[in-house]
Amino acid sequence: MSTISVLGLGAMGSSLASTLLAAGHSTTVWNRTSVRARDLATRGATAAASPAEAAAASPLVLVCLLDYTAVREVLAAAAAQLRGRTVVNLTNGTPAEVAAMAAWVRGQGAAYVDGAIMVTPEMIGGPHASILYSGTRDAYTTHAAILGALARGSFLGDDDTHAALHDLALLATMFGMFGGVLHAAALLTSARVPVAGVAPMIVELLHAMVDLVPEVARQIDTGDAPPPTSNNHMMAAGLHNILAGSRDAGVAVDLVAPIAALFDRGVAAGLGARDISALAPLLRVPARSDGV
Ligand code: FVH
Repeated sequence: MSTISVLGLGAMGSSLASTLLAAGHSTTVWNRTSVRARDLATRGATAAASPAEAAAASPLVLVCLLDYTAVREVLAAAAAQLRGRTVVNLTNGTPAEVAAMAAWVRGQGAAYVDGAIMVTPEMIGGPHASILYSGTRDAYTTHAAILGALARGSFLGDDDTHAALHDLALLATMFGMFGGVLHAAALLTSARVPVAGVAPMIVELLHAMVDLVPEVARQIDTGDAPPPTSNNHMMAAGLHNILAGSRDAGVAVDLVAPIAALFDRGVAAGLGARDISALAPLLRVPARSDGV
């Protein structure tokens, strides 16, 4: 029997399996497109012919696929082999998808732990690698040492959905940052300014702004509103300059316009003299009955 089976050998699954092998864990692998298992097999992995064969091979079944449609298909094909095993699912999804999957997996007689990988494939096994987990605590504790070969693990508690909730929240900040970088690049290249030359300035600005995040978070949690040094009215004016300057340069404002609109809503709601933390409640919308 192997120590661990890895279902899914995309960029991330391959890195997970490769790191487990390098750490000396006997590893069974499976992928829909079987050629992706070939290199791992030459390095000592056992290539399974089906999800069922892979699940049967190990007490710990690691799943890392594109999305939950794939996870549902693949685990359904392994359902009869899951009893008594622990499924650790590192696929990105919504809290609702996690809740349904956790119930289904437990219905097959297996333990369920959900996970959110917070780094890119090449960082797995390295000093900055981090994975968030939530779900069945005992199952996580039992396998924590093996999972520790992949990344520093943080167990967020027995609410299955919390790793996915944190994943979506953290990724939203990351995509916000990269969206800003893409807009900056479009503006710069419209004036034939090479982006690489400006990158150090962007990094310096982001480093300075990142230090403000804990205080913004504290104000959002507590409702505390100390007098701001950067008020929303001033920032709305600055955002409108970005919109106007971008349009002048022939740059689409799709990414920045919704942020400007949020600041405008804040000013219209009487929050112009407050700072950015006062805007967070404006993003909470009541659930719609049509699911959008
Ligand atoms: N790569 C990254 O930077 C991020 C880092 C944070 C975590 N994510 C999440 O990890 C999941 C897998 O991502 P990935 O990078 O491995 O993705 P791909 O390289 O595109 O590989 C996709 C794998 O999923 C398989 N697959 C897709 N659909 C099906 C299906 N219907 N049935 C069975 N397998 C399916 C695909 O198989 P194949 O195309 O090779 O046959 C790959 O193994 C993901 O949730 C990220 O959000 C990665």
